[in-house]
Amino acid sequence: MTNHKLNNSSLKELTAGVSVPRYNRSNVKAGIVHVGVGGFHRAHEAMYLDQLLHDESNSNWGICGVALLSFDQKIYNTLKDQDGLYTLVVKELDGTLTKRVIGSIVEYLFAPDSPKAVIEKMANPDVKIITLTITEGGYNLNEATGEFNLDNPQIIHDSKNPEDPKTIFGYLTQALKLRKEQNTGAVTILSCDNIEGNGHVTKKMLLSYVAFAEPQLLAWIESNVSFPNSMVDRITPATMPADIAELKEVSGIEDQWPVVCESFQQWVIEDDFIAGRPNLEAVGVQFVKNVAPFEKMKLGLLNAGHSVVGILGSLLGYATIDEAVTDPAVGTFLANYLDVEVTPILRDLDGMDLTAYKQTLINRFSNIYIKDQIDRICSECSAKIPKFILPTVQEQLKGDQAVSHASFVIAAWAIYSLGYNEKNEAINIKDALQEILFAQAKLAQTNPKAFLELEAVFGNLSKSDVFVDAFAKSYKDIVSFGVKKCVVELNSKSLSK
Ligand code: CS2
Repeated sequence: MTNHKLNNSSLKELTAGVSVPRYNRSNVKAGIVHVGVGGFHRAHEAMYLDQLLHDESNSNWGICGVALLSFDQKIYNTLKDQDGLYTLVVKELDGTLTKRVIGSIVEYLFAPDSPKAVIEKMANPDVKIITLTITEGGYNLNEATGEFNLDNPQIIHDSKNPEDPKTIFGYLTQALKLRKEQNTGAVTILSCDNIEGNGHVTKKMLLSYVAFAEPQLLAWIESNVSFPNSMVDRITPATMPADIAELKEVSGIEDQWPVVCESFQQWVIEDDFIAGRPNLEAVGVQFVKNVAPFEKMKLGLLNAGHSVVGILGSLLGYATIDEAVTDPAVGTFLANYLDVEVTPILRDLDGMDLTAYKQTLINRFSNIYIKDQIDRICSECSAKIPKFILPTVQEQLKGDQAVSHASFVIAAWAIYSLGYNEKNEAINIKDALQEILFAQAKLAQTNPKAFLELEAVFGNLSKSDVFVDAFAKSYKDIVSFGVKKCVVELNSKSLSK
């Protein structure tokens, strides 16, 4: 088989077994600017739009991808080399692979090279929507106060250097200012990150920055920008060198950065697009008036479930989510956590079969072909736990309901933060707060509560005696008996209830 470097000119050479864009990409205009062109965006939004672009009447809805951080240089170089093309490899539960070249990213910009180009693009009259996957930690939210963190040195930098911003807030503010000055019209800012009320949070954070840096712009934003909430879902592990090699071997495609994901996909969006939107219903996106119950369900069950399996699995020495969740002790713990501590807080999901949703979720986690990395799941826990697990904990505590599984997982996280698993192997921790977590975890060795006193993560949780007691007991139990024994014990208690 001849190998082909993936780009516009090799597209027609790609042989059977791979579908390719069948629309004229040179006619596609970027109506969307997307910030954060990671694996998830490329498995999700870009895939939906690629499907939509096959109807040529949608050619105004291509994507301009923006790489915001210097860390993103590699994805920018790859997209540039490959004319924005990449292969999406979808792995079914039975291991069948579907390979599809995605063509919806028609332009790409690297912000550190040219902040001006990014600001101008965001202000371009053809652009009607700016979408974001900037990670749960990218919103500059102080968990202790629920407010925008004005002490962040990068935020201060942006306010002093408006033409050379470093953060998304600096970019959006300058772009909106330009839209106002040049009268290029209203725009929608759509967050696609896993945060409850992601649209509300984006609006609140952006307006806080604007009030600080460009207060005269506030009124214009209020009447010209909408911030729909959305729920996004598709498990997309990090691409491994073996994925790249396999694609080349099986299909002859030399793609420097393909994306591998599961077949499940879901996108539920609040229909609030002030400057119009593509007809995404045609490709299965659900538009609803109130997305909150869906977000709460997905974050509380799936994302929290991931963290639960990830943290316990990591201490037990597993490398992937499927390995950990198919350990019966961990699988049962997860199922009990979801049933007993999360399901009771989920409401207003008429027509949604939660039992089936949870079963599907466990099947998705167990997919041996996906091999989602525990390192990926546990990365940036300090930003994820407050969004995935703690809102449920707070609600359960308010109603005097069970928190034993959640407190156990947080205790396991305290031990995880010391940097070693139960086989005494070093854990590859990736977290913006890693050093502080380590310091608190050290203190917790003599006084477990100290871990919960990290307000930037836990807010006022250390004021709850019920939670602190449950946490301290779990902590001591894990230290004395190990995760596995404690989990088995907790599982048997749940059984006898
Ligand atoms: C994961 C998510 O990062 C995480 O911790 O839970 O990336 C998850 O795989 C996606 O939200 C699935 O939609």
